[in-house]
Amino acid sequence: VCELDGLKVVRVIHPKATAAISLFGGQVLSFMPTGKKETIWMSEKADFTGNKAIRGGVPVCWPWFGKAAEPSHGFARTSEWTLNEHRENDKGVIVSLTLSDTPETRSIWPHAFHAELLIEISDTLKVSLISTNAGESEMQVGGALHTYFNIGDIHQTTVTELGNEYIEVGERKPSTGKATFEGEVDRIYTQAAETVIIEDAANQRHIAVVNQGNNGVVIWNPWQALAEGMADMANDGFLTMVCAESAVYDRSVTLQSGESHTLSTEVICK
Ligand code: TA6
Repeated sequence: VCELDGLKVVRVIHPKATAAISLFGGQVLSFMPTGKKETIWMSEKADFTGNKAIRGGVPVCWPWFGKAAEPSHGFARTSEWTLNEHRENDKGVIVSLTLSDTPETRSIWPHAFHAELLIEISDTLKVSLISTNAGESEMQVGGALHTYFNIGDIHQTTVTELGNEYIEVGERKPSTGKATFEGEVDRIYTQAAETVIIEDAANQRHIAVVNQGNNGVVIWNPWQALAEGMADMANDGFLTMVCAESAVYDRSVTLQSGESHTLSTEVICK
């Protein structure tokens, strides 16, 4: 564990890959398989003070996705997670972070919970978010692993295997299963395959993203005007990023006392 502008960061250095994980937000900041380019995008203007969510990496949006309630995308991405354990197996390194309810979280969301993030680093990156109802009453959870991918050029990027429908500004629309980018894209694909593919043509690579426990895949690029309006993104930052998110977009997971749900995403660079 080291410090980055006051944030505690777990650095993983392994023959198969290097990675960095911030305890603030439980957020993967970097994942670089050995001999390959950085996979995860981080804004050059990201705020590392711990006062706001970090723009880039793998933000953990939980216990809800989006603006359904305050704070937007839930409180997990601005909470301090605990380093529970780290261990090595024959594949690579596993880092476990945990987060439990406090008087502050209960004032925002009245539930006793236990959340665990398992971050598995080998030649792939797998992030699993295990939510457990630690209280007596039923709880409804959603969320997203809001991964920002580092790509060479958004104009030459295509995301495929997205299925035949997406929701945009609350409206359901038919889809070809393929997303290209010529302006802002902010869509929830409701029928995506378990594995979606990011074709990063400018870097001559494919990134496979394997999602489980989700009911949608969110594809987001803010494009120029929105990027210009964000204090923590450079005006041209949108050119080299795309978000592909494993999401439960509507808080549709119901957990009774003691029950758990796992939302995961695995990143495989080809
Ligand atoms: O996942 C897409 C999205 O919900 C967009 O609507 C956009 O607002 C983005 O997330 C980032 O949200 P943030 O709260 O981090 O600015």
